[in-house]
Amino acid sequence: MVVASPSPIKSEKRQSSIELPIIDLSMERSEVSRQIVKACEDYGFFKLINHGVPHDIIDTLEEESFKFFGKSVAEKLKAGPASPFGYGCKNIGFNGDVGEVEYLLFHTNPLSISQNSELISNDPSKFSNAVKGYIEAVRGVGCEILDLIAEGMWVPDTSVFSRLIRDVDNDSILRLNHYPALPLTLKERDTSPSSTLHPHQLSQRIGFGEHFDPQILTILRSNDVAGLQISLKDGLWVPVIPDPTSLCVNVGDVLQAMTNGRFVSVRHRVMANSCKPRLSMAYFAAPPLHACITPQPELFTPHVPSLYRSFSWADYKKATYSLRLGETRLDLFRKL
Ligand code: GA4
Repeated sequence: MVVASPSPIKSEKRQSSIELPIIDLSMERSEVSRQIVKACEDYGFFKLINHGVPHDIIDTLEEESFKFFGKSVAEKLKAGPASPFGYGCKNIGFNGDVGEVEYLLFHTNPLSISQNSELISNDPSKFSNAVKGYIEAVRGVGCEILDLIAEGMWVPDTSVFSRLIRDVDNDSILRLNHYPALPLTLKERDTSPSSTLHPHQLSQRIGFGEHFDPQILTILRSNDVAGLQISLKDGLWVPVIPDPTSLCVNVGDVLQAMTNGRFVSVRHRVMANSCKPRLSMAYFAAPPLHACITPQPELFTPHVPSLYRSFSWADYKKATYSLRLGETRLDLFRKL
């Protein structure tokens, strides 16, 4: 349910918050698959409860992540730069995008995690086991969601999507994002009666600028600090209420293409305006580089014939990294 808007500011339309569709993975299978398909068509985002990722796995990774981000700048920089994997601070991608965020990027291949953990933690095996345990659990959830999607869309080959991320050569990544708390001085100025600035002008610190996720599916877990916002069809930015017990799932560009545009990859961003640090763990489920991405013929209709040309994930990745963060890339692969 979308909650009514408070007084909007002039420069940008605002809405108070959005309750994403809630999918309970413990419900009856055909009902879950029906609801997931509807959520992916209507919103491109949903909240997953009873997801089965053990709390201790989540808690350990959160603790290990905070331990790393709490280190000195000099220590953290030893694990960088994030090109392609490792520690990054403020710089996002390679084309000049920046945000109030620091992060660790990993390829989900176990060897790459072990190698990167050496520079990240004083107890590398504890850190790499936490990362590997989380990835394994969340990949399982991703495969389950993708099978349920195929079932709910009556695609006969129900593994057609999940096979891509089960493949040993899958190109999935994990991103641990730390959005530092707002410095106290800013917060004080924000609320000070003598401030000449409108409070909203000071509460617009962008953590991760607006973008679409390029992969198949993103599964995000965050602590109880707000920040994620999604862009509704009418251009309104709406905050998603944080819920550390659930997972937030969203459709990526590749799944939009494979479902022939029935599912929507939605523009989103993260604001960093809290006096508490936000920590999120984002698993981006991606196909192998050589995989051929093509719309499913079962999803063509006389009104909606094949909308996208076939492309490899390597082609799509290349286009993604050559553009700025906020660009729409899927249109480049649309048939005329
Ligand atoms: C957005 C989603 C993921 O965080 C990410 C990002 C990637 C990066 O940070 O290196 C990108 C961005 C993301 C899309 C456009 C390109 C690539 C930064 C950027 C400017 C890891 C991903 O796969 O695409």
